Amino acid sequence: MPDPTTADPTTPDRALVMGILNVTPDSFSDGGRWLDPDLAVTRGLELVAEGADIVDVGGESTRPGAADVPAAEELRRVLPVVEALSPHVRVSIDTTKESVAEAAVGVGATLVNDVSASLWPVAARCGVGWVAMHRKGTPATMQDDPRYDDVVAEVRDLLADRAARAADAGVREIWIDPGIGFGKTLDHNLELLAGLDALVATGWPVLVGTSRKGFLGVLGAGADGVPAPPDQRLPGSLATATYALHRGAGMVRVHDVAATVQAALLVGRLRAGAPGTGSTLETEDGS
Ligand code: HH2
Repeated sequence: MPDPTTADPTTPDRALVMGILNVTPDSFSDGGRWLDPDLAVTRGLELVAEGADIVDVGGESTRPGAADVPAAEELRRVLPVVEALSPHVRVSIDTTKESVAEAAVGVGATLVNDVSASLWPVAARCGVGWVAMHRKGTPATMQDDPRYDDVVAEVRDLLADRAARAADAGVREIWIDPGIGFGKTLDHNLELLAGLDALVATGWPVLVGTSRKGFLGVLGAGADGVPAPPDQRLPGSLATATYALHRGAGMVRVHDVAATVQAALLVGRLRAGAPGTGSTLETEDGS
């Protein structure tokens, strides 16, 4: 079981918001925008100004069909950005490569965001936090007809097993993440969100990343049936982040930080006690 003194690093007011910063040419939403390290650092500082608690720096896209990136290229993309941002904000490194995780920690990252749920030995060795995300298959194949008997139970059991192994290895801060969109159909994604309580009930703090993902494009399609493009998926992103926070997620990973921080504050206030039940919700205009 998680150590209760370290298992819930959320603030009392609201859950944590992790801002996404992809230093890649091909990420599904912000690919190519922040490849220049100076632009990436400026963007990272914008996320901080918007209220991000953590900036998640990634140098390899994990979108369905994405190609592998050699470690040397991934290092070239992420290290200057991690180094420049880490004096200003907590930085996580979004990677599946041990060498990249270790080097990023060497220049200031304190959380390894691991979509392969396999890098806990690095986190243990380096004394940093670790996110274990569930995925089925690899980006090249993961959306080819993924199947589960019981998606919620399978995801929960794998994550609980990995988290326990990481704790045994000495990792002090462990997050579990259902991996929305990673080897999951639209229905699997919805089942996982609706069944989030099962993950929360493990006692490990839960991170959820739905931001601008493809299933929100499908659900947000116009009357013509054409899926909404990534930059028009804010309504679904906010709705699912809010829902996940309400169901007990301790952190959400998002592109739209300012809007999500507002939503997280509201959920935090409501979870602390709805008006009429002893809470002190106040309005400036008396409404
Ligand atoms: N999703 C993506 C990447 N990393 N990490 C965690 N813990 N949870 C997620 O849901 C998650 C993740 C995919 O989104 P994005 O980084 O925006 O795109 P890309 O993989 O194309 O770079």
